[in-house]
Amino acid sequence: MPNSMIKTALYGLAVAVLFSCSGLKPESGTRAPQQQQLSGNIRLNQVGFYPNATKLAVVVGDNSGGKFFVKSTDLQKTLYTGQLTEPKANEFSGRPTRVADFSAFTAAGSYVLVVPEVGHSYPFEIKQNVHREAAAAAIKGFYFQRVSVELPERYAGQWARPAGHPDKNVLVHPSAASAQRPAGTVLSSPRGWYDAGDYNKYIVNSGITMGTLLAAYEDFPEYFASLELNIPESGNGVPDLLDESLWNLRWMLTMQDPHDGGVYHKLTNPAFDGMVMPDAATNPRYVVQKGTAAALDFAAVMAQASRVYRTYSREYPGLADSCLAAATSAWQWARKNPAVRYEQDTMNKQFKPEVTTGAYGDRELSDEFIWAAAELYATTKQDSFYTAVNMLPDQNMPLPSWAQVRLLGYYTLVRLGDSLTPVGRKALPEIKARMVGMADALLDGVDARTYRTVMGKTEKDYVWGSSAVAANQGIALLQAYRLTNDKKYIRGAVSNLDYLLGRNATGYSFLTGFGGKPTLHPHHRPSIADGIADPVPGLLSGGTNARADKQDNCTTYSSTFPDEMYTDDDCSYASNEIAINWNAPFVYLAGGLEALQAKGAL
Ligand code: 9MR
Ligand code: 9MR
Ligand code: CA
Repeated sequence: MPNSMIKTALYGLAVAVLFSCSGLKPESGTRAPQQQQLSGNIRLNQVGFYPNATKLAVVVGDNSGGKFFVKSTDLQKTLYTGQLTEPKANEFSGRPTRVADFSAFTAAGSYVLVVPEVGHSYPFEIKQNVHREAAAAAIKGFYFQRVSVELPERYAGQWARPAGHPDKNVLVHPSAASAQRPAGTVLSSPRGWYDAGDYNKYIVNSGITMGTLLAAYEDFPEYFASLELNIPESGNGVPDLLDESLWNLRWMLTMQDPHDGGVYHKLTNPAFDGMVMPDAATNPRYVVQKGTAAALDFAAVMAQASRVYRTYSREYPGLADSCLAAATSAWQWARKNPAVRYEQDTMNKQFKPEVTTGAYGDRELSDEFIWAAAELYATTKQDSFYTAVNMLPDQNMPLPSWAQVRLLGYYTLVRLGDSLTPVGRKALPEIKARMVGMADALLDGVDARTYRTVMGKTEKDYVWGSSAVAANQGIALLQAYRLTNDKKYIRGAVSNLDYLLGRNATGYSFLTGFGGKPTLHPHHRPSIADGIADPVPGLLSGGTNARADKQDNCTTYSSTFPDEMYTDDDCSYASNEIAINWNAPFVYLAGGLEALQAKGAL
């Protein structure tokens, strides 16, 4: 069993022990009996806090306020006493909230927060490296998404399963037919990661996912090199994060048509599979239509991978050169075909079988051009890539998402900094200023919010996959820290990790396997079909989505306030699916914070 799982199992045990102790042993004296009860109304990071970090809990609902206590998990010892703030109405629901600030308490250990009249919180820890297991588990989450391979017990524990989707006989869909590869041609396109709760593989979404994971490695190489994940490649001299990413990179390479450099948009079943295990999902699979977004995201990833894996040329001979060649020909295809959008409905009118799986259709392609140009330029130092696009088309600094990848290019240019040519160095001061300005805008007004997280300042943050909004905001803040060394940006990033692990208006920790109240029922086919009570660990739920009830018609939402529209029910693909492009920024945020605290930045 990998460490992270043992840890998760032990953690579950600790919670169980705490429940039974607190039920059986009422404290003597004057304290209200409610103190003995677990309360979901005390919202905090259920994993824990770094000793020097800001430590906040939000107490929701009516109560008379006053003092709060940090106690030992058996409730016997009081280690810190603080004062709750006056109540304030939540910005969306109007619910009364008070904040408990125990930042001044720094002693390592396991604790609960106790609020008289309300109860006690889930247990949490204060210590160095408090998010190490979560960061490692989130990378291991990708291992659990591996396509075309058995997951043996030795690596997968109780979530062991047979191989699914060999993808050795994939058909060319009529939308993707070419002279050399007419419709029905059989291709081999194995490996990769399942995108999400479904079993399809999408180049666009793999693009931002890989870009984010490789960026995490490039920004914090020593830290990620130190993370052992217990995957089959562990111990081979290559950091596990890069070994895991290679599983998907090798699949991506097969998605390029060697005859013209074009890249298929996705490899998919015509329709979503039922809720079955991977090996039971045996419907035919197709590669579907080449597209500009796919070619550019592919080019960006391959250019970046060429840079990153060159260090490991001994372990992976030829890989860096293959990646760069693939990147260049995809880029050339995109330059010749700059506006081939993926429009699934239009395509379905023209070609059969109809394809109804995830579309990842993107209308705006200038950001994909920017990202690909930036990566190709950063890797080759050839000015022609840089000058082929308008790097600063407008003042916008859009938060990264699968459809919007401009900032991935900026992050790379800034990271490579001094090693760039004069052409690329020229705009760096402007790009840096914008990145810091963006981070300042994210921090603006946070302390006046009821949950005091960067995430959720406006309803717009609560989109499908909002957990990735929180994580990507965290990345933007860490980028600003790297530019300025100003700790306020780290504090902002921590506030969003706290959000993801419990300090939010739903009271859930959105990372499976972590916290006293984690997501238990994600829309994730293996977790639904495997007959095992616990979901596959280390997967990030998409989380709160202001429009979820209208998008998946699930009937178990208990609230429709924008910051509370979440249901831990596997019917809810609009609020409770998991996806690789949500896990990746979690890996960056949790891993990046771990790396920075290890260096004493916190
Ligand atoms: O399982 C599918 C999930 O991965 C997608 O994100 C979601 C939206 O495209 O669709 C899910 O599939 C559902 C389909 O759209 C409608 N019929 C029920 C399917 C399973 O719940
Ligand atoms: O993350 C995607 C989200 O931005 C879209 O609004 C949604 C509906 O198109 O699709 C999400 O992506 C899903 C993809 O289409 C299929 N695999 C599961 C993805 C996560 O739900
Ligand atoms: Ca775009």
